[in-house]
This record gives sequence, structure tokens and C-alpha cells, in this order.
Amino acid sequence: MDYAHSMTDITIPYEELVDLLDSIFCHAGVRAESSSILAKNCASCERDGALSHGVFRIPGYLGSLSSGWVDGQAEPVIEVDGPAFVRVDAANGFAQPALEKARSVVEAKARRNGVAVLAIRNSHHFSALWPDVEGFAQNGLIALSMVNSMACTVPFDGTKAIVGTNPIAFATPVEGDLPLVADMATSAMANGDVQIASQKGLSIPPNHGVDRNGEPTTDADAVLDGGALLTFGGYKGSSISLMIELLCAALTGGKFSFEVDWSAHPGAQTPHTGQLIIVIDPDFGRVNSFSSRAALLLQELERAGVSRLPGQRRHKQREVSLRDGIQMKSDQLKKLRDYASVSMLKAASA
Ligand code: NDP
Ligand code: PYC
Repeated sequence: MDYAHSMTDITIPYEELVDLLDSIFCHAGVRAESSSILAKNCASCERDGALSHGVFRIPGYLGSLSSGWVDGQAEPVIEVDGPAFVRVDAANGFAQPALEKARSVVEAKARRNGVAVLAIRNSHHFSALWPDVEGFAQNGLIALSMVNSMACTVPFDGTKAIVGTNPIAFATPVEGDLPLVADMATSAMANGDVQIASQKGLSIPPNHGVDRNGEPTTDADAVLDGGALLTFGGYKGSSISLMIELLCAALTGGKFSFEVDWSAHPGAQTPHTGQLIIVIDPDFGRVNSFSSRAALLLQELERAGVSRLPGQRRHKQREVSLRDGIQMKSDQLKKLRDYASVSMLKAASA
């Protein structure tokens, strides 16, 4: 779904955007290491045209930080370090620094055991999942991740929003090619895309959402104002969403989406839940070359007429952005620079 690719009139190099976002996060009270991780993550989304989780999210990050809902200074702690299971307490901070804390530990365990599980709890995930899994596949590993969010999606046959937009992502090495990475919400569309549609005065597709009375609607505002999204694929998507709630909340020790209550923190937008990552080493106990088998499958798909694989649009956009700069709207960039200049003034007077 591409609601945000219009009215771009300015470009910014990727590294410059990373630096700009880094100074915004630092100014908002995020400790340096986490700030750099979040800045790269958010700028990468903008670079790859994953706009539902790009710079449009900055006010949401800032609202969560300034309201005290998320702790920018949080230091993640590895609290369970088993043979193949690691659990990290993100300490009410963002999920990405918690993942980075454990990434090499989990990778080593996956190579030693064939598989390793990383459970993150007490964490805020406000971004796309592909940046979390892509690096594992670049290192020859298979990775699967999921995260639950906030109650904004009605389970199939239900009458109330209980589950989140609950994305799931999968990354795998492919011989002679970039990793294959698929990453999708299990709601009919991401909440971020509904917000972008609302900001642009666009409607959303039919059969994606309901209004506050449970009536089908294509009005993005009606979905955001007491309405809800539906799961994708009826009861099938709903079942996957339930699995994600169980694995990301019940298993990790995080909150279910319906338990997220930010009412005492006006402006907060980042879901405080949990995340699960499963990493598999395809070379452990190998009977054949996994990545060449993966390449064979993709060749067959091409022969069958499949012209676009998951992740390919992002990679193409990444190439363009790295070559020509990231396209943005000038007013959007000005807003970011305004946030950052406050940061520099503060730094100068410190
Ligand atoms: P999309 O529907 O845009 O895309 C889902 C996947 O399908 C992507 O891998 C995409 O590849 C691929 N794809 C899209 N169109 C085609 C096609 N025609 N043929 C083949 N593959 C295709 O994603 P969503 O809107 O569902 O989710 C967007 C993002 O929102 C995700 O990154 C997700 O992680 C994030 N999200 C985060 C949440 C959170 O709580 N943190 C909650 C919900 C969503 P490509 O990327 O190359 O287009
Ligand atoms: O786009 O659905 C979404 C989302 C929820 C939390 C972060 N992104």
C-alpha cells in the first residue's frame, strides 16, 4: 500500500538524514547508543520507501518520550541466557536497542544449536520489522520475527478491537542474490498507512476497516476515531495475529495489545509490548545447500510469471535513494530541521 509517495520536492542524502534524526532523538532524551540505532532504523525506512514507518513517525516517537511513556535512557538487560533461548528486558525502552544488545549472542547460539530464540519484553516497537531480520539473512541465517502492538484490530468474528496490527517478517539467504525479506502487518493494512491516508484526505480500500459502530467504512478518520481494522484474509490472518499475541506477550512476558494503556500519557503512540525473533542456521545438519535451494525456488517463481518478490520494491528504492538522495517533502524536512535546531541550541548552551 503506498499512500505517501506524492508531493516529494527535495532530496537528502541517507547519512545526512541519519545525523538529523540522531540529533532529534538525542534532544528528546534518548541515550546516544539507542539514538543512533533508532536514527538508522527510521532513516532506512524512509530510504527504502517503507514510508508507513519512516520520518512520518517522528512526532509519535517524540510524544511517547515527552509524555514519559517510554524511557529513552533505558539500558536493556539480558535476563535469561540459556543454550538456545535468550530473553531481554528492554526496561521500558525501545525494542531495537534490546535486539542489538542480544544480536551477536543469539546469532552465536543459532550457529551452535541450529536454532535460537530471542524474546524481548517491556519494549516499544514503532517501526518496520524488516530492519530487524535482514541482517541475520545477510549473515547466512534464516530469521523470523513478530511483534504485537495496540488494540486496533478486530479478530475475525469479533466485535471489539483486541489484537494489534501485529506484523510478521521473514528473511532468508538466497545464493547469488540479496536476501529475500517479506514483512507484513496481519491487519488488512498497517495503522501507519491509515494515518497517512487520513493526513492526505484519502479513503482506505473497502473491507479493511470498521467505524466505531462496527459498520464497514472506507473513511480513514472513522477507523482512527474509535473504529478498527480487520485482519487480512479473514479467519486465517486472525489466527496468525493470535499466534503473534501469544508469542510476543504470553511467551516473552510482554503486554497483550489489549493491555496497552497509555491514557495517563497523552501524546504517547509507541506500543509497549514484546517481540519474538527466531533465528535458524540452515547449515546446521545440512543435507543440501539451503540458499541454492532458495535460489531455485525463486527461479521457478520467475518462470511462473511472478514479476515482483517481497522486498524487491524496497531494494530498488534503496538503490535510487542511495544514488540520488532520499526524496522528501520540503515542509517535512523543515520540520525535522526545526526539531534538530532546538537540539543544537540546547547543546550549545549546555
Ligand atoms: P505491505 O502490504 O506494503 O507489504 C507486505 C509485504 O509484501 C512486503 O514484504 C512487500 O514487499 C510485499 N509486497 C507488497 N506488494 C507485493 C506484490 N505485489 N508482490 C509481491 N510482494 C509484495 O506491508 P504492510 O502495509 O502490511 O506493512 C508495512 C510495514 O508496517 C511492515 O514493515 C511492518 O513491519 C510494519 N508494521 C509495524 C508494526 C509495529 O507494531 N511495529 C505494526 C504493523 C505493521 P516490499 O516491501 O518490497 O513492497
Ligand atoms: O503501522 O500498524 C502500524 C504500527 C503499529 C505500531 C507501529 N506501527
